Amino acid sequence: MQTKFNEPIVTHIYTADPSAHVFDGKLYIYPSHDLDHDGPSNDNGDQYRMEDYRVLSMDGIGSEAIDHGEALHVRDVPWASSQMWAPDAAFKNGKYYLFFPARDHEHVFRIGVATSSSPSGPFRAEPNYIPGSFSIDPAVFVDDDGEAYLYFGGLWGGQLEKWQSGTYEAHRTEGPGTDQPAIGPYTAKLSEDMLSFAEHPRQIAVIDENGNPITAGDEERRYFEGPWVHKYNGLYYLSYSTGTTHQIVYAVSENPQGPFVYKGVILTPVIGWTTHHSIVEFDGKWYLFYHDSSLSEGINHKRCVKYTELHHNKDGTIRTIDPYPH
Ligand code: FUB
Repeated sequence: MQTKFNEPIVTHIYTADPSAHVFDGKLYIYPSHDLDHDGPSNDNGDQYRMEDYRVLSMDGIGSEAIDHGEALHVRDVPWASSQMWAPDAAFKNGKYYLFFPARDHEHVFRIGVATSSSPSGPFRAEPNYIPGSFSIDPAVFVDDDGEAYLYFGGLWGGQLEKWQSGTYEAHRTEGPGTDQPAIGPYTAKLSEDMLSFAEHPRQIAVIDENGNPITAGDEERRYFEGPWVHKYNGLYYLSYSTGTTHQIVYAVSENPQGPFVYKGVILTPVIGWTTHHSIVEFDGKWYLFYHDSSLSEGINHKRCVKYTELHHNKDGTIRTIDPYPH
């Protein structure tokens, strides 16, 4: 089946949280693989019970999306117990790295790495999670100078509120007050071998045009989950989901670790509660990969990956995308 903009790229499985990259001249998409179950849902995200990853690839824009089969299963990850959520991938040192979050045996979300000689896997997991890692939604950005950065973190089921003191507090659910700076995503440089942090993870500041932090009560703009970084015309673009207001928004910086200045909306709300995306350049044009729940007619945990073209304006801003153009 040929793929079309704003249509599911595969329909034989439910997929979500697409991280798209160009490897060997092809598009590779690293999505979550949503399970087809009818269990209950809650704000903790227990309905997102994913157990494995499948890698998809497309020879070009409009080409069929090929499912390369199981790339990694939770049973083969010694430190993990459940919930293989949004992954990302990178290429460095002649190897492919899959970064993925899962709950450890104490039910705390951690971030692990698995490696492969092929972009489509299968991937072999490291025995332990990245020391010092926590929360969900890892995204890797490898800069032009070869320096690799990990970005991660999510509120609510993603457990970021529980790490506010610097150590894990299992019963803590409250975030900062509405007029306090919002919790940001975290970033850390990765070690040369990509298997550990080269520095202590630190929170990224997202600020408004006057230099004031975006506050926790500013739900139209504050960070919720799903970070992604791309570089355009020498500037770093951090984009993310606002969760409760269901938008993908972005902020810009001259530094890959921020602070980032809030700029605007990339994607208006999709069908389903979650929204999660990636941005990739392919053959000189830019594309947004995203998901919605249209394939299951609105069931939040049965999602489908889609894509469309993304445009940077002359002034560096990004044109807002309507996922349901007429
Ligand atoms: O797919 C599970 C979670 O839902 C992801 O980690 C979040 O970004 C949201 O899409």
